[in-house]
Amino acid sequence: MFEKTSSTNDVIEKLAHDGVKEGVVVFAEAQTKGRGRLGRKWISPARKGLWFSVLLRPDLRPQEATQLTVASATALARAIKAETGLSPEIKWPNDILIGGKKVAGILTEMSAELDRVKQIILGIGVDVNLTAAEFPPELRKQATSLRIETGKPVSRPDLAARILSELDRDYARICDGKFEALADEWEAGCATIGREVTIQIGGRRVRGTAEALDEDGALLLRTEHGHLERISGGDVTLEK
Ligand code: BT5
Repeated sequence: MFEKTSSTNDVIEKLAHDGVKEGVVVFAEAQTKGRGRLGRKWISPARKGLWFSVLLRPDLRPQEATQLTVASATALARAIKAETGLSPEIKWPNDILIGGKKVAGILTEMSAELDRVKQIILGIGVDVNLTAAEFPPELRKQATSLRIETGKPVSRPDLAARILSELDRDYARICDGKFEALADEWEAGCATIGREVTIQIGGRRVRGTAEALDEDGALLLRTEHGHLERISGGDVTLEK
């Protein structure tokens, strides 16, 4: 537990380098360099959210690593629902939304050999008790917090404990090869499946209908040209 650090993912990376066992969790009250995917910034004001990372060393192939993002998203959505009564939706691959606004994000950083994952650092950020004024103006339309949505403060320790126990459960399901059951639950809570989407993958943009998850956790997209395309990462915009 840190009062302030650059990014909890960086702290875990150092610990991993020193050989600590999987399952170690690092929380920070504030991050000065919280990050999202592709080096984007993740705002992490002091004592307002849960900003934490977990070290995992699953026995998976690199292409199966998306399973962990999917597992974390289902675990997060279940925990938020149980603690607040809200109904979060999952946006593939790594967002949790309430009423269409982002309330949590997941950053999965992997190091791997050719055919085996060496380690995965799972970074999770949940906007718990931020008020609207505590989000920068440019995020106010697209982000929200559990406090804004429920109208009252939410206990961070209770939510943290619940998230960790749900994560533990879903991680065990993956390690036991039961990803399929998880994928079904994920699809049921997912705002992306069945929707018209545009996905930005680096410089490329594809449009189509999100049909399903495949066995690795990748998204199967029926493109506007009728092909089924397998997408393993990118930024999804939900149309309509
Ligand atoms: C994510 O990236 O959603 C992954 C966020 C992971 C954060 C955790 S906190 C603990 C651990 N340590 C870290 O340094 N990171 C992890 P992405 O999908 O790229 O979304 C990033 C975008 O979300 C930004 O470009 C902003 O538009 C928006 N954003 C930034 N801060 C936000 C916040 N607190 N709440 C909601 N949206 C935010």
